[in-house]
Amino acid sequence: MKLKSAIIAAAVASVFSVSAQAAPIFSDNFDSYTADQLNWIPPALSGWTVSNGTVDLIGIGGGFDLLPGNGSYVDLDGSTSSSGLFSNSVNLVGGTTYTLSFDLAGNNRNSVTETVNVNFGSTAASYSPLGNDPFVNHTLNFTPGISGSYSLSYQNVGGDNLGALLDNVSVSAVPEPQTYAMLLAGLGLMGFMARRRKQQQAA
Ligand SMILES: [Ca+2]
Ligand SMILES: [Ca+2]
Ligand SMILES: [Ca+2]
Repeated sequence: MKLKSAIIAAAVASVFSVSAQAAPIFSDNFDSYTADQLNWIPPALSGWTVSNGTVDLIGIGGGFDLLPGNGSYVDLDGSTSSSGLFSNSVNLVGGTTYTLSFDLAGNNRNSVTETVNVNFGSTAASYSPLGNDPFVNHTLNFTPGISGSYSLSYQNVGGDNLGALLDNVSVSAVPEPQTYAMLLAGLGLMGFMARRRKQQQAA
């Protein structure tokens, strides 16, 4: 009986951990690109575009590894005194809620607080990392009304070549409440059947 309880508890735990980590439909930690590219032009396959200014790809192996241990990452204010709009797009299903997750750090070069405007579909938010802030994870949710391609973008405000740092961008679907309900119902049924089997054995 103890073993069964343990198995059910493990099943519950695994169901919840799996749900919490729904596989991302998009993710980029920027580590696959050659580091240290000022005024970075992302490869077409990456889907990233930079418009109305520039961003830098910095990090490991380069002269600007401001936060070592994070591989490559993006300085959202490039080297042309004009911070670019850094954007990508993802295909989303209407009526499903998605979470955009990303790590943002201060410019880590002076004490100036940066402001970064982030858009995910029609959801917008601003972040203001302090000069020496390390990478901090943020999330933003968006539920498209209809299926289609939606953009996610980052715009550092100002252009002094020292921008907020961006890493680990991902988009995942948020499991729907019905999914949880069905999983819980399934687990309840498993417990019921286990009890029944035990009673039948005892009889
Ligand atoms: Ca990285
Ligand atoms: Ca820069
Ligand atoms: Ca700045």
